[in-house]
Amino acid sequence: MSKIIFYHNPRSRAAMVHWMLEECGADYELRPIDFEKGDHKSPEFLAINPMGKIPAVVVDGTVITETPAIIAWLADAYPAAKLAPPVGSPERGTWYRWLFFGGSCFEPALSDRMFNRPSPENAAALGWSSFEVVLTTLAKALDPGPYLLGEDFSAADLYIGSELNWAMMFGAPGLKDKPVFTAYVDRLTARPAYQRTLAP
Ligand SMILES: N[C@@H](CCC(=O)N[C@@H](CS)C(=O)NCC(=O)O)C(=O)O
Repeated sequence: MSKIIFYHNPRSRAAMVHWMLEECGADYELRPIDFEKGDHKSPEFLAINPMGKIPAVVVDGTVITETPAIIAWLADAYPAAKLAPPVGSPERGTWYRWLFFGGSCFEPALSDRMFNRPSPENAAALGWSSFEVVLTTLAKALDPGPYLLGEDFSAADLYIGSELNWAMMFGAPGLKDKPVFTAYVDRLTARPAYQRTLAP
């Protein structure tokens, strides 16, 4: 595999991929995306991701976008980092569960809450229920913890923990007063690989 090309801005979801690249010890080339200059809407970048969004990585000419997809791919590409349970194991199912939960439940429910979107008349028809139910579900998943898979940190924690941390920074309700979430985020952000991503 040649060097992974990574399109990045630290004030974006790409921060999760940066952390994952560091956890994996991956060989990557960071290409900064300046939102103010509109790098993400340039013809060159739109040829990579027509969504005009980051993160995106290019591996031997193949484009991968969508944060959990990149994270899952990296976990498999760097098995020595031990960030994913074996394919076919029940734990692998749990791991997928939380990787998919971020984009399909956590993010839309958080957006409903933060952008004051009206409560759906029929929450049963929506895939993500409410932010309150999402948080209750995650709190249960982290009991007893310390990680989503129990004793072992995995890429699912990196993703869900980052989303929780991000929601806390945005001031989403129901997080900062809950030790289950604050202790979890503190535990994750103390990891050396995460700390390396903060270095100037
Ligand atoms: N579904 C994508 C979302 C990516 C996304 O929305 N990225 C934002 C930054 S956090 C972005 O690039 N926004 C720029 C824009 O849409 O103009 C993922 O999970 O990676």
